[in-house]
Amino acid sequence: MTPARLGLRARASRVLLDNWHGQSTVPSGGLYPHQWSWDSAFIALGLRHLSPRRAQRELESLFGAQWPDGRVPHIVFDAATPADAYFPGPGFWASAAVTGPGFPATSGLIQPPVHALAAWETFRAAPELARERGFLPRLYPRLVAWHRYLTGRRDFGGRGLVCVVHPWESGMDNSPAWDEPLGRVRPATAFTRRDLDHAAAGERPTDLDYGRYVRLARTYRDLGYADDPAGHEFAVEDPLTNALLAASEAALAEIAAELGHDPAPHLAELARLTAALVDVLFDEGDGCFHARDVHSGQVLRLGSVGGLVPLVVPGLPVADALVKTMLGPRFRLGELGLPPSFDLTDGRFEPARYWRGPAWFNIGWLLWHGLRLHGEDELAGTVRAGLLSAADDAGFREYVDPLTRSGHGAHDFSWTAAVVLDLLE
Ligand code: 9YW
Repeated sequence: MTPARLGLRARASRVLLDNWHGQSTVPSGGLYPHQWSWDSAFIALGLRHLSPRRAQRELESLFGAQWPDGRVPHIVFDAATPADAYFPGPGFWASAAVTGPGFPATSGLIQPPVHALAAWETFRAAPELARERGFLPRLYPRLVAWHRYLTGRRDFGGRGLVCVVHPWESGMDNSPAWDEPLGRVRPATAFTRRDLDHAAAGERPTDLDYGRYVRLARTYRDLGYADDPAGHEFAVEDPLTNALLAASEAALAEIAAELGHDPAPHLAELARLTAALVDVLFDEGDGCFHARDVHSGQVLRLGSVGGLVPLVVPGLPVADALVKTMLGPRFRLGELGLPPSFDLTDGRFEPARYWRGPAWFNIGWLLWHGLRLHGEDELAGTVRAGLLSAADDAGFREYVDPLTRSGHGAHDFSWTAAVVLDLLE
């Protein structure tokens, strides 16, 4: 390892050590001062090289907040952090009304199910320690219940695909892909944003977006978090969510085999999800997956990077088409080494505004992983180099402008540091 890389590893480790809160890691000290679901999965992928015990703990603490119905909440609130440090806080979500006592306060939404993949990778980093601690025996039934919640309770379209019912659930809050279905939602008023205390307004979702996020979340809460399609104004079959579920089923097959269980049901589920993804959400015309609005029946034909994430699915039959799209003018991955979150050629592309253009390190990791899975080692190497140099130049920022590489959003962002640590191994 060169001295510069050594410095990068030490700095990435420092970010994760500083953001550790005893049982889990906050995404960022100021902006996101609690535990976030898919952040924890990416954080575990990096932490496993620094402290395998902490990486296991990270996932165990998240699943310790799993609801009785199997859902893994998108935020687990840290009881030691002031309730008004983040909006919407624990009082807004009122999760205890549904979970009953004995559960930590959480949100009632979900995030993309990348956890089984992270759990398997975390196990592989330190199998002896994991066996000693009973890591997989403890997590496996919880991961199965999580997947069962998604496929059993969220298939609103009846096509075998999971729906997200809020842009926050997609992990890509203000992606232009959500503009149309979100535009139908009457915005809530009279709430105070906390995010703007920590980041510039021009880099964040607009007030109008926020009003709509709050309205959707309130409605779900007031319905007791019931998963009735009629109760959700926003319901989309999202390629990223379904692809991560499929990749996680493949990981569950590995976990099941390790524990001496039959992996076949997980492999069957992987095959079923892959077929549904390709049949329903793949667009041969533009070589990309698109989300589908369950209420209007419309395909949301926009170039979100989420439409490339299905490359993480082992055995995906349309991998070549996706790679071609990544290399084309809309994403220019070979040239930039970083994945823009939105189509560079579309007028809605904004290089510094959150999920409307900037490159994110977790998405970069997923594409790197998918490229390696499909034998695209050269492009994977380009992405690895692009992510490492962008983190090095900009610091461990939340996201970067994919064209100029200037850093934006939060500083010392945990999954950025975690991805760097994993890529350096
Ligand atoms: C929210 C924490 C989260 C990420 C999401 C990102 C943003 C806000 O921050 O969401 O309340 O969920 O869009 O992907 O997990 O880093």
